[in-house]
Amino acid sequence: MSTADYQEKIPNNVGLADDRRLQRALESWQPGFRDWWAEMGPELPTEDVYLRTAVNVGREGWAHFGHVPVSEYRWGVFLADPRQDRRIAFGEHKGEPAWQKVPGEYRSALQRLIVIQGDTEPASVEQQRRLGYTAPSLYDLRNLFQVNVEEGRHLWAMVYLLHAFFGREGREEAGELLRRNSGSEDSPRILGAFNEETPDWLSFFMFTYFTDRDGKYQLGTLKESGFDPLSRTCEFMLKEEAHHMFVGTTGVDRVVGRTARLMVEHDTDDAGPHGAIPLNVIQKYLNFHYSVSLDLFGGETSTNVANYFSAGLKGRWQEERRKDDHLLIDRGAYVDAVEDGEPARVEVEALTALNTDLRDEYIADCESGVKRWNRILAEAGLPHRLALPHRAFNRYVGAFAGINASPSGEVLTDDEWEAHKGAWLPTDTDKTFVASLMHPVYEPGKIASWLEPPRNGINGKPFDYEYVHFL
Ligand code: BYC
Repeated sequence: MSTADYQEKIPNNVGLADDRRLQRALESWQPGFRDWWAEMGPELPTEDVYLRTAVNVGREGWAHFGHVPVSEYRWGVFLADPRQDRRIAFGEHKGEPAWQKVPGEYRSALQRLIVIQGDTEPASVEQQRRLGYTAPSLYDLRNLFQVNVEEGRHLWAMVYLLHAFFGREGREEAGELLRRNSGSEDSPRILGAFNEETPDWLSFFMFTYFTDRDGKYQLGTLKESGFDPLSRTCEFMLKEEAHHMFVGTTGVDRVVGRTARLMVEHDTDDAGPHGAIPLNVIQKYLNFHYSVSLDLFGGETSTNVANYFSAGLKGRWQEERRKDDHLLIDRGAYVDAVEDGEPARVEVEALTALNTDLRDEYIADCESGVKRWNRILAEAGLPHRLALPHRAFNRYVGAFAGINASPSGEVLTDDEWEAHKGAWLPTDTDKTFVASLMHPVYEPGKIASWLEPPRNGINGKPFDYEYVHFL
């Protein structure tokens, strides 16, 4: 098991000390990262925060917990341990040894995948940078910062690959990752969802549930990559990613739990006047974040994705557990499409259907969150239920981009959509109401009115632990 070297300026388990050129390249990128963090990272000033830092990459005890100033977090480069004699599991190169260097013919495709992945990481930090001002508890504030520093580390992970394997172009792309900004008019982030705002904590919980979950699935496919350094990088990132989704899942649990409690206590459908978020507003936020995240999977059919798979660059979710030939030649698969103006499933070549394959896996996973939130409503004795909207709802990428669909999948004219969308997506009034609840609660053990306290604290600490010290 490899232990991270913390004596180094850049903690790492990739033997940076033995590669002076790479070390110098990364050390020359580091000040730009620090400037970016100071300018675009969390705005709320704090003294220190109870954070976990990766110390090795093994299964158990990989993290150290302690109070550290956020801007002095030790961002480093960690790859999961190599698998001996790892072989490419799919595509034209199936059975060949995994690549330790970038194959020339796939250089630009691999670079593109790494840049897209890398671009999302700092984007999410930018989107969340003001949330500290309205944290509902110290526990939540700590979780926000934990997510932020780890997204920063994920940027480091991709920048390492760009510097180590893609020469001058890679170094230029690493610079661009700090130059583009979420929501910028001139140089926006690459993927749509990463230019949306995360203005309040309900958005943050929905983002970490739905959008970080896209991250889980995309990283899962890159973990299968024949390019071994990418695979090992993503494997370790997935470990950190689990906590981000935990923040989303339990965050929404706690919001739904509080709303349900107040609905029962006050025998009302509208928990708003009692200081919680009305269930219909929670549903609208869910509709928004889910549909925006579905767009992140790209078109239903894609020659890009077919090429990535055939080349052995990007596999399927759980590729090695799939019981087929891992080549997918001359095979068919069903994808979402629009036929005669209506949502339908049509058969296409399996290779071009892989974005849909991944989206389907993702959707099934999202259903489990909805089930769990509905259990909370049922246990409170309420008949209300949350639901995932139809896949065609509010889509701007892929087959459904050309139609308007209601959450139940009914196709609408432009006028009908305009007339109804306020019932399905957060309106300015909804957002203003949610914003009105977002008062900071920084006293240990205290919590805002609109969510339940967590069941457990962090790393065995109680909820009323001082997770964050202020200046
Ligand atoms: N917005 O052939 P298609 C995460 C472009 S999240 C804007 O269907 P493809 C995280 C596409 O680039 C995970 N443009 O696309 C979460 C293409 O452009 P070109 C991030 C879009 O390539 C929370 C064109 O449309 N990682 O980690 O099959 C916090 C045609 O599309 C969008 C990855 O995504 C969009 N939504 O699939 C922090 C993994 N969708 O070639 C982090 C790497 C498509 O015509 N990326 N386009 O110029 C990929 O695997 C693929 O590029 C995509 C798109 C799945 C994104």
